[in-house]
Amino acid sequence: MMLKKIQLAGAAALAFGLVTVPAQAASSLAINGTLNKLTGGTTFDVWKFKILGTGTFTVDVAAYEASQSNVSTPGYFTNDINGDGELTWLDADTYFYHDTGSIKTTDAIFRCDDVENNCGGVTGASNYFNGYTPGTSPLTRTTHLLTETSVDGSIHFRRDPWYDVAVNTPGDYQFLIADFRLDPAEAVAGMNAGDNFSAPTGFVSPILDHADYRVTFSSIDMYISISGDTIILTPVPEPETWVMLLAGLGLVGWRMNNKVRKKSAAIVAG
Ligand SMILES: [Ca+2]
Ligand SMILES: [Ca+2]
Ligand SMILES: [Ca+2]
Ligand SMILES: [Ca+2]
Repeated sequence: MMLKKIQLAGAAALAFGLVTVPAQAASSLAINGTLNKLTGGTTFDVWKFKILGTGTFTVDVAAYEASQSNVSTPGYFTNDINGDGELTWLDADTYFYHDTGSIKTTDAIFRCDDVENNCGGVTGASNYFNGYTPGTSPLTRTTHLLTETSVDGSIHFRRDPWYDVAVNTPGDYQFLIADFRLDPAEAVAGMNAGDNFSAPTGFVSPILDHADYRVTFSSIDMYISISGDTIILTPVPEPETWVMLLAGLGLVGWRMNNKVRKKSAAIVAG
């Protein structure tokens, strides 16, 4: 149903992490997708998150393919961010929910729409759901700032969200990406009702039947991997844990090696 492409950076780091990667190793994962305009509104995508420990990660969206929302605004230019030969107009809006097997309004945790807009503002307190606050939420987020330089190819001054998430409570979550904006009741209903993609004002013959996005997740203290639609975050062990882990692996590896050698020898001989 959902058209998604996945690009895994850091897979090699994950594979070799047990022997070569220090505790501050970075890991990142980029996902790509397309939302569609249907009769009743626009679609949204859901990516599951399995978070296996506390830590932090960054969510960085690249979607809106012009620098301004009006072609006559100074500094306006377009850029085919995903290089697919077309310009599309997703004003990306993102949400984290608990994952209780479906989407319920009571599962909504927080929202982040843009850089420094509908993303907590200065205090970080707004756009939490279900009574959560930065002091009580299982996941909290801090928006990056308009004064920072995009690192993922985003070109709009504000529309693509970019924020850091602190994992206070590990568990199963859902990441929703939609066009501005997807109220929890709409998420439950499965459609961003009456919604349209918004090309820059004055843009001639815009594509409005679909819009593309890329989201880059990165972390300095957790490994990020993906299985199907489930993104898995695993804490990088602390240095002292590494010593014990490596010592343990060395012992196990030596024992397995002995067994493997015997088995290999048997196979060759047979
Ligand atoms: Ca971005
Ligand atoms: Ca494009
Ligand atoms: Ca947005
Ligand atoms: Ca809506």
